[in-house]
Amino acid sequence: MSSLHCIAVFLALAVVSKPSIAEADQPHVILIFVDDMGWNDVHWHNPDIAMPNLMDLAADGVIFNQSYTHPTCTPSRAAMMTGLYPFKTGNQHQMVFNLHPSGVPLEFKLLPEKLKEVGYSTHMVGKWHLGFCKDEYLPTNRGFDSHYGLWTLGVGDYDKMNGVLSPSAGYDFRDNMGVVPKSDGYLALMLGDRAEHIVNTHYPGTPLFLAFTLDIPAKHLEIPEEYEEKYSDIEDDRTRQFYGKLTMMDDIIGGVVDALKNRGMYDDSLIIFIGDNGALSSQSGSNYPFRGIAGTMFEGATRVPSIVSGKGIKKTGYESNELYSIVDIHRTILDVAGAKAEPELDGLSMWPTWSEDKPSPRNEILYNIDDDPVSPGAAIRIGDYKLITGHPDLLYPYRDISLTDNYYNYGDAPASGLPSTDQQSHAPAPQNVEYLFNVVVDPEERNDISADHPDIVQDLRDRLDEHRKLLIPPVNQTTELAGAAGNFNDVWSPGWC
Ligand SMILES: *[C@@H]1O[C@H](CO)[C@@H](O)[C@H](O)[C@H]1NC(C)=O
Ligand SMILES: *[C@@H]1O[C@H](CO)[C@@H](O)[C@H](O)[C@H]1NC(C)=O
Ligand SMILES: [Ca+2]
Repeated sequence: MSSLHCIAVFLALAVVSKPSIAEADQPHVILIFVDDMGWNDVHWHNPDIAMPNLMDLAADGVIFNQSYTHPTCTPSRAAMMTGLYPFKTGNQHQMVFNLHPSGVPLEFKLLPEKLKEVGYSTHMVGKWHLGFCKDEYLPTNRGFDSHYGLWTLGVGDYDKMNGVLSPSAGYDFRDNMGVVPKSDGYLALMLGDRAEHIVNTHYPGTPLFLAFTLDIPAKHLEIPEEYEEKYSDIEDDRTRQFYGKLTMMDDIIGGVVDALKNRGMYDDSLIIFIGDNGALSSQSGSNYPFRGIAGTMFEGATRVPSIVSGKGIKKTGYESNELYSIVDIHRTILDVAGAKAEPELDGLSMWPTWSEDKPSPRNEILYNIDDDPVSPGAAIRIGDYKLITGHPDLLYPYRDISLTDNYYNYGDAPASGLPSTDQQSHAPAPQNVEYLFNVVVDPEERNDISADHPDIVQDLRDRLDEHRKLLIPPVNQTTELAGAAGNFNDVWSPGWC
């Protein structure tokens, strides 16, 4: 042990109130969190997509068949970072858009801050999307030693611009608080380079937490030529480009895994791979065979592929059907890191399930509760049954069109992402629904059985109401033009809330 290492141990022990588990047992934690990846967008569900690196991770780990997120980016990210359901932090409604004067409220301590207290170096590479209107909301002020990537919901792959619901577009690519100079680089590849650099320059004796929140495969279909060429035999442009993007994603992840191996850190690393929500398949991706696209309460929006691999996983190379929720990642990482978990957290420790295939402690999935007066929506699953109430489409007018319009296909989606008139006539926006599905026998949510089981509906409704008692209103989501990028040299910036 070098003297530097001893100092690190000493400092780590000095700040925690009770002794943590021996530092030697703390794994490096590499959390690979990708954007809008559909159920059918991985090799193990669609063998036409090449993902050799993820399949290697699966061989050293477990593929999870029932891992759940929330319907959109911000709620999922908030749950993972806070260990609480999004309706308890005010992050349940849609997402943080550019001009919203809010983020994750500052009273909630985020995962990297807790990990720092037990000696971790903490780095984030990629998309934040948890608020940027003031410095205090930003990743480097909430527990990350460094952040390289974007603060907003997403940018163009080459120009790194975003103008969603805004008077004009702005640039969004940051290195900590600084602005990364404009270049022709492809964002996801640049993020991969930085993630590798962090591993390559990390002192292996200190535990590393790397949140690698890639901004792909979401949305745009532009990809470097070499990846499109891998699928040159596919005629349909959208499918060819999207498969290329998924293989590029796998390649980027492989680069980080190789860096861990070269540094001798791989055997000490726990690697978690999961998406933040299902595919927005009106733009790209496929949730086949599940119903719904990102932003809805259906399984397609919330049941996402996941792999857990590496240090401490004793049983490997199989597919688990045990339930876990994104909120559990928080507590499970605290558990393996030997950090303190507040008793009020919603996340459960999945460690016995992940590492030894023990039955999951989770029997309930809370998809969301959002009492927004215009589009209220809530959904809960207990055991085999799932209740959806209110407005199942959080991002109206993105519709539940998957059952009527082959939204499972990669090709031929309307470029706008909005349903065509024909699709609309097939699927009028559902309002005030009360759907009951048995998602074990009917995982595609085709048969609403609420009329046959009023007792089950009542039980699930009661349980939602019990959770609702702890709901806080959503954070401020008014549109504040003071935040427009035009006021900050066309760069999305803090300092206006
Ligand atoms: C995964 O889930 C699907 C859909 O619910 C089911 O058909 C399949 O049997 C499950 N796989 C495993 C290994 O349990
Ligand atoms: C939202 O934030 C803005 C700007 O900070 C403020 O002017 C407005 O009063 C807030 N609205 C609510 C409902 O809190
Ligand atoms: Ca997302």
